[in-house]
Amino acid sequence: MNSRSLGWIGSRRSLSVALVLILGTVSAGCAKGRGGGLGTNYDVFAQNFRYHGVPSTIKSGSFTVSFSNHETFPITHEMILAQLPSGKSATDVVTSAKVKGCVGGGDCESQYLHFGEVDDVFTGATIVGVFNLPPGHYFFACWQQGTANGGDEETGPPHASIGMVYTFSVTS
Ligand SMILES: [Cu+2]
Repeated sequence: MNSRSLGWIGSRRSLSVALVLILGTVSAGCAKGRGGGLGTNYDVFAQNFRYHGVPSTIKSGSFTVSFSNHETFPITHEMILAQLPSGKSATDVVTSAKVKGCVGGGDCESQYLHFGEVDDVFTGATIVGVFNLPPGHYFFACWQQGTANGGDEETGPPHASIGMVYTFSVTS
């Protein structure tokens, strides 16, 4: 790894802040919700191992998600976006995360077709993700494994296995 990429990692936080500022400017300059740019922004938050604020239907094209972690204890959440396989439901995704040995990034997560993510959002933080989806059925899930009592981030249950899965549709 060269110094340039290390520098980029070091500036991730300021990059996020800069992106938020840009988004603010874009939404102020755009017609409400539709049209050009990055599309509609959805303010989503995680609380009690659930997503709040994601609509059940989103129009195809670009949109942004400002994802905040509102837990009252220190923990990392994420929003991994994947296609919901045909005929499957949120319950099936939850069940698939209960398989013994399921870890974030492992077989239980990578079996799905991914469309982006908002990763590593610690308690109190907000990170913005930009997505662009064709019509279809999708879900957000969190495979992080920290626990409410500060438990191990590598041996706790994937949050998807305790219900941190949200399905939605994208329409044309
Ligand atoms: Cu989580």
